[in-house]
Amino acid sequence: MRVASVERETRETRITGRVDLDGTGVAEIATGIGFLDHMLEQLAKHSLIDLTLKAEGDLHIDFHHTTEDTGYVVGEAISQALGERAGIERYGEALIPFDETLTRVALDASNRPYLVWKVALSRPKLGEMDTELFKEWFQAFAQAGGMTLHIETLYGENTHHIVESCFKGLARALRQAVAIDPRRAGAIPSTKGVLGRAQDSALRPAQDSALRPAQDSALRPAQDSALRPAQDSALRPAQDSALRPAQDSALRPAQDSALSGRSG
Ligand SMILES: [Mn+2]
Repeated sequence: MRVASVERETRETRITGRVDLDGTGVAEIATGIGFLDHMLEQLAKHSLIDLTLKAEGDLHIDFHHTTEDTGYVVGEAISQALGERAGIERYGEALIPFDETLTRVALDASNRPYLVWKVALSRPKLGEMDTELFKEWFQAFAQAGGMTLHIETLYGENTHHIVESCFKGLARALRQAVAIDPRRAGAIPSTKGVLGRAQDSALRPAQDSALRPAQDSALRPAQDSALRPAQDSALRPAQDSALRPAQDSALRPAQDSALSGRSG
């Protein structure tokens, strides 16, 4: 079963999420931000990934923390559910029209987090939500999910259409990328022989801290110490220690604030 549950708790947000990669697109979302709920429901619907997400965030400040942190949790849950990423298609792409808007998404579930975001949002607000937060969501998702993600809106006018086409494009690309390719017969789709978090176990922590891997914060897989698998062991991903996210404390980078990458 390719399922995973994640809890994330900080002073800013408390979030629980669960994914089933082989679902039917059932969503149960409550973030406290209506528009974000709408987007995450689209993500589930069009990826066919079942997604449960409950967030309690500091919305009295603004929507930044909750938006970004839900990206971390969804990405982390998908990454955990993918385990070693054996047998998957790995790549996915989508071209999504939404009335006057056309958005292109290309994704590599490579465990190489990277976001290219070429999306111009002319209106600063969508309902109560600052539109600049959508990039933050996708950045967090790419980082925690271990995804190289390129999103470009080729043209479009309506901000709602543009944002929604990005989430739908991610959904369709994810659906392809996480699908099991029967011709691979369970092989890991990389000439390196590793893709998932198992890659981390191949890294030996050098004694000299200057030699530690993953100095580049943009390349770190979800090291966020606030993320942890949910307590229910039945919901955990494969128990194989090689699949666990960076349990080795020696591999962890500096805690928390540096990881959130927030400016405010
Ligand atoms: Mn809509």
